[in-house]
Amino acid sequence: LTRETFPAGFVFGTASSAYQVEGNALQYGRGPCIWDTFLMQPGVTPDNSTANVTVDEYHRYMDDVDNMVRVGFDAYRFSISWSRIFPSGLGKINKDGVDYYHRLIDYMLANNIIPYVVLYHYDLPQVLHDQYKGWLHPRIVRDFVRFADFCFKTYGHKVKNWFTINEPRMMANHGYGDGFFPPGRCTGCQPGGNSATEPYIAAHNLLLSHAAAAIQKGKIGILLDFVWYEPLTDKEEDHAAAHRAREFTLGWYLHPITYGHYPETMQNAVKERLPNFTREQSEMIKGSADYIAINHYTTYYVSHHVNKTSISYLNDWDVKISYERNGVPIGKQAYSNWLYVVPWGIYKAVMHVKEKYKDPIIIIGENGIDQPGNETLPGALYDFFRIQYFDQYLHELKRAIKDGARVTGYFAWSLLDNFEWRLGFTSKFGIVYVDRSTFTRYPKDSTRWFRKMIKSEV
Ligand code: GCO
Repeated sequence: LTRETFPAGFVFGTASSAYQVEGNALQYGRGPCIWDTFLMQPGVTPDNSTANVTVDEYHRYMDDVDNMVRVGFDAYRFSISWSRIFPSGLGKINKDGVDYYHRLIDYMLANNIIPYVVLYHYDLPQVLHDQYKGWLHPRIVRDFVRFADFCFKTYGHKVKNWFTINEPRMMANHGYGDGFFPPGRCTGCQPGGNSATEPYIAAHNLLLSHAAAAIQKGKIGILLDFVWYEPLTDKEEDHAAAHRAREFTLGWYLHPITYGHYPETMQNAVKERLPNFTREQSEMIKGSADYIAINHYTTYYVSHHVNKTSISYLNDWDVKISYERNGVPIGKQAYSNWLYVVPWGIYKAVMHVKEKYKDPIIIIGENGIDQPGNETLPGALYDFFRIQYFDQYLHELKRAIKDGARVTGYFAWSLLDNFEWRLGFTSKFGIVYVDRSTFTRYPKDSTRWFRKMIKSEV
């Protein structure tokens, strides 16, 4: 595998998010976000960690950019912390925050690393939740647009590649469906259940916010998480179930963005609980992305299964997800129990987006793995499992490109071991290990693998 075998101009980079890497969560004028509040409860992460310090990219961004240059990456995808710019959601601007992103972007540009900037990666300013319940209220659209406009105005002369929102489905499902992420809501749920209403409302406002903000001079897209759902058997009902699973995850967002309305499958199943777009909104959403980024890690089997003991977002799909067929696992398991290595899944995922959504420009916004076992020094540096994952997934991605998919970039998740949400620091996705007592960065073997692939040298 070498970069020459990818199309000319293909972009290789790594991705991160503000909350997971910056640290200095409540310093330099940054206001609290919903994750800060959520993590104040004990036991949210298995190691009781918070992201108050994490890997301190706020101070060590030069080291990190230097490491990207050493490997040969073209680009870095990072996010802007809304509450670092506007500590109280809107209004007073925090100059320290504004300057930080200027420093980061300037240093990247000076080193020929192209910025791909995400406006929102899970970190809603806490005040907006307190004032009007954030994504549940249509007022968020106006506030998000103001924040976005400020960023376009401030950084737009340097940044040409933007994303509005990262993984709206994760917000809608975990923030407002099962309460696994902040703001931790599970309204009308049975214990261990999932809400039947709020995920749809949050998603609706996320989509409207994306569309209303996506008007500016550079290029702009959205990042959608997409597991590939493979029918468990060849039965027609399992094919239909896999189709529903795709519609209820990717289609929920990409169908409106492409066609201006929710997928029919969802309309039929959710009925009056699914909000409507007005004619104007529908026009605004249709075509609101210059490119579609897919965050893809894994593949699951799906079979037809009806469970109407309660009504909820997940029960609306009428499917059962499984990780094995006839006792054979779908792929090797990573450290994270949701991640199985299934390289062909990325091929099918990309071809599906191509075929079903009018052949858009596609970017792989995230792809990567945490290795099974405990990644500690020095063993953590010999990450052969991760190298194999990247090698196999990129081969399958190349196959999709060969078959006509218009994929223009690939971002590995992630440069650094960082704060992995509910898993704290127990799960490590980096190609660079970080000693969190000294913050020293130790490149793993996978950085050498990328270097060899990108620069065609050892
Ligand atoms: C996202 C992801 C990342 C995770 C990564 C590994 O929303 O983009 O949740 O933030 O760290 O997917 O799980």
